[in-house]
Amino acid sequence: MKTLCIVGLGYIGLPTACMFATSGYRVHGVDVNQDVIDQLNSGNSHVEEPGMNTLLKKAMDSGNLKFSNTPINADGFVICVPTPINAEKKANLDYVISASKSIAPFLSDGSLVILESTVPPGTCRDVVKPILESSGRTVGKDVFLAYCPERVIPGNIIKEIVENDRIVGGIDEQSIKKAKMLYSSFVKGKIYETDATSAEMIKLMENTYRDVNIALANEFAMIGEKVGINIWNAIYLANKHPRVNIHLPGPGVGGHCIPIVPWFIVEKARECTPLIQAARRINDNMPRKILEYLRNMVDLTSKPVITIWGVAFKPNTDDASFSPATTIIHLLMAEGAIVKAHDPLVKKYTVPLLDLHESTKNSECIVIVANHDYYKSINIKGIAKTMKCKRILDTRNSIEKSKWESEGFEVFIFGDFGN
Ligand code: SAJ
Repeated sequence: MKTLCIVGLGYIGLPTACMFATSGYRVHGVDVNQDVIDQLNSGNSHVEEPGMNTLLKKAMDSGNLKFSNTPINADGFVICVPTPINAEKKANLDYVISASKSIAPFLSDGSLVILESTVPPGTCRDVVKPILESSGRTVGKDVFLAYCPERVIPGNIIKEIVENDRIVGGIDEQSIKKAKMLYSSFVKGKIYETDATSAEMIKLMENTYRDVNIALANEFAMIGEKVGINIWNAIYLANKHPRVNIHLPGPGVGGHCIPIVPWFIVEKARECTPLIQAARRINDNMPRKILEYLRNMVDLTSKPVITIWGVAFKPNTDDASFSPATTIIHLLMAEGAIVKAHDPLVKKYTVPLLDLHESTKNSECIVIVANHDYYKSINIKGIAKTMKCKRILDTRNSIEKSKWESEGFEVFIFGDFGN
């Protein structure tokens, strides 16, 4: 196999295309967004990720990587398009379907098609396979199909895409073997084999495990308040048990993956998922819990200025998709508060992002939602001068309490209910 077509050049498709190109494949990257193609052709990555531009340059310099908005004939096709969730909390497979349709005319005997997008179990078998077979070829005989989920964490993609163990799930044995051979060109982690539907389910299980675990941590935080303990210390100490790994509580769960993916399981087996659904509700409700804490700290009906620091969905990322901060901001505004938001990394957001000092002017409380490292080294004295009331609520247990207290701040750490 020599030529590959990567369909969808987002934060998975682009690094994947670059990896294959630097491993000797002739790679044709496809995206429906012409701006993305233009930017990539000029040598600049639209995906903000440490090391991405260097990898893109290496891949383009190899002469093996080209971009355009239509597929070409190739030996292998890798689909990396998004799967958003619709209003009924079901997977919207429109992009997967249109990507599959777009490559069908370009298949030839022996072609391998890989789906990397996160999808409900059965998608390869019930959705992608029939589309590919509309080309007149039989999957498992003339062409091959496998599901190979991505596992990388934004912020560390370039390292994890190479080093993480992977799953390849084929529609049949030959598809598994071909997919494994393809990925072993750059993956240094182990590559485990299974069937396509299991691989689809495994991907969902990984993210759902994390969501349920975080919900448990959030529930522990609520219990910690009732019994008067510092839940951060309690979790730290519980995790000293060799078989315990409790995740961290916080203002809620955001991003494209963890808050969405559990619903892909629910849509396939609603009656079997009371725990998964409860976890979703708990995590989705965390912004309201943060609002309750703020209500006890500030009279929100008196139109106070409240400062939100960190609107990204998690620390040290520029991505604000499904961020808990967005819900907190809307809830605060609905209560009558004047919200001033700051984020050192996020570039585009639903409310204006202010300069750090502008964000705290006349403020009655700072709320740290995404605990970017940036906030660890700010000048607290300078901030204190501009505030109306020196008060801070840290939803992530990220600040040094004594440093802020010594500048006269009243400090609240969510989850720290100890004496
Ligand atoms: N969060 C907590 N407590 C924690 C950990 C995370 O509240 O202990 C919050 C974060 O602040 C964030 C949300 O959860 O709002 C999700 O963050 P994350 O770091 O758990 O996950 P993502 O969305 O950045 O990436 C996940 C990863 N999946 C797993 O760790 C199982 C990544 O490996 C996947 O590739 C990615 O989803 C994906 O694309 O599916």
